Amino acid sequence: GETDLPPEIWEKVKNHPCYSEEAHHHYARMHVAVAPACNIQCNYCNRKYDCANESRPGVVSERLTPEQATKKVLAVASTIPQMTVLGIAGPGDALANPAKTFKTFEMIMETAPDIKLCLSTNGLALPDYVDEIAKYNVDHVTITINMVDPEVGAKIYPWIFWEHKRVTGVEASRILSERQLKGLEMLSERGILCKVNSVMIPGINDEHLVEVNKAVKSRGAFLHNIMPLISAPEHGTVFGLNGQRGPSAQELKALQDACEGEMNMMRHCRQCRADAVGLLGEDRSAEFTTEKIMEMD
Ligand code: CLF
Repeated sequence: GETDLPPEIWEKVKNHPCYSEEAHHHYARMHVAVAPACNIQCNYCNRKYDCANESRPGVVSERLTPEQATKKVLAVASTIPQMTVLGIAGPGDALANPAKTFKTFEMIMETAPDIKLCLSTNGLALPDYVDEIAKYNVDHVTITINMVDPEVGAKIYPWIFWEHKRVTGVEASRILSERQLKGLEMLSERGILCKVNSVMIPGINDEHLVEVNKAVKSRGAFLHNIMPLISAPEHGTVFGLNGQRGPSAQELKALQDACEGEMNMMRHCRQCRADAVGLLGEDRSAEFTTEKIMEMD
């Protein structure tokens, strides 16, 4: 179980609701939507769910400046005492908006040093920011990795924005995969805990995710979270090409079971939004709209 973990790791996960199954009953997280831009496009992107999915060009969440975000964090922390973790998970990609993301982390570090910082990224820019991630004591990074084979990737990602240019086809996924795995290795070398999120897309990467699991495990990922592509109409899905369906609960469980080995699998993910507030599965974001925050003093 989780308590068999080495003490230095347990120290980092024991009150993080995503990294510890046990903690999610008792500890809350919040996200601040400071990162609007994205550097990749995903065919199956769901614009509403952020740490979970990726590449959300449309964006439903409100966008905050680092100053507004800090004010919001302080307001939430004083209202919800179980709030232990602040995550930046979109609505675009945290590392495609580095100035806003790291300014927010800097301000939180100064004003609320007890809050743990968490970052979710598609990984394309990750190797360039590992030093900065370490500088702000971010010890929880999530990388969304949906493939390690560029041929599979080409069915998922029509393009990436790389070195000031749009790159398409298999080449785009080759670069993305290389950067994701390199970023993961760099974080592991520095002892920064890394979780990998993968979105299960039936007929596209479902069989391939066992290979992804091995690749990320061997590079030091601490936890693998395989999530279903959300395709229920009540979630307001923007369907990808060809009205792609999501997996059934049984299909998802079978894949998670196939990957369960010496590596921890996350099974309590709630596919949060970029502005989520509260315990996992609870959404208190309506209590903390920008308007309300700006009125508080
Ligand atoms: Fe947020 Fe993501 Fe950090 Fe958690 S969410 S940035 S790791 S603090 Fe958690 Fe939500 Fe699942 Fe993400 S339940 S979607 S795994």
